[in-house]
Amino acid sequence: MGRWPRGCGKLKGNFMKLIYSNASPYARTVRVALRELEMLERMEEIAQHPFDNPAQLISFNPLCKVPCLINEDGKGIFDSQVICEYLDSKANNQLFSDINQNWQLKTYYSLTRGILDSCVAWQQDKMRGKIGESEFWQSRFISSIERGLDFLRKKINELPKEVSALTINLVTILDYLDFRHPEYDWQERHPELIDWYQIWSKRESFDATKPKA
Ligand SMILES: N[C@@H](CCC(=O)N[C@@H](CS)C(=O)NCC(=O)O)C(=O)O
Repeated sequence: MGRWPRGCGKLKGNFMKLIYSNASPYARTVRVALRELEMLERMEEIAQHPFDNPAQLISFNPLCKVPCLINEDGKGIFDSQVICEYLDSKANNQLFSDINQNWQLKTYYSLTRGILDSCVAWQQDKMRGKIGESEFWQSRFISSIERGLDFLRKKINELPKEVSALTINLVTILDYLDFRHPEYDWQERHPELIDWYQIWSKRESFDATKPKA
């Protein structure tokens, strides 16, 4: 008794591990979820860069992508959506309960996943350097981000009032845009999202996981 930190009773002494990188918005969604679900003390967070091809990451996720969770039984769980659902199922299903009962919210959630994919694909294209960058693809990524955020700002009153996986994704998208694509200037393009963002982004879970290079 008393051997494990509070909240670790069911873990038979094993902590879960989360392999993440500071810049990854997908990993950030999991790190925010961990904090919102108050599961941080059951988790060891391990920073690894996927481009270094860490052996531990590859051994649990053949795609060598972050985030990757290693659960109490030593099994790998990915991707970020699956990890968030897994953690939520171990808590009280607070992050997905609204979403899973409403097809529209589920679709908005899927839209946030798609916008995240476009934000990351845009960053990957920039990393090719001037010669390899594709104007065609970048304009497609930017258009999907533009249309996606425009769609969501019109639905802002329909979004869950309690913290949810959808909320986490949208704050993560807006911060990632500031971090990697400041020239996009989402505040200028979608001013209706500013008030919503200011309320949610104040939470400790977001503050503690801000993206870093
Ligand atoms: N669908 C995955 C995407 C994960 C992903 O692409 N992570 C990036 C970092 S943002 C990564 O690890 N990239 C390494 C690579 O593509 O080799 C998820 O939701 O977790």
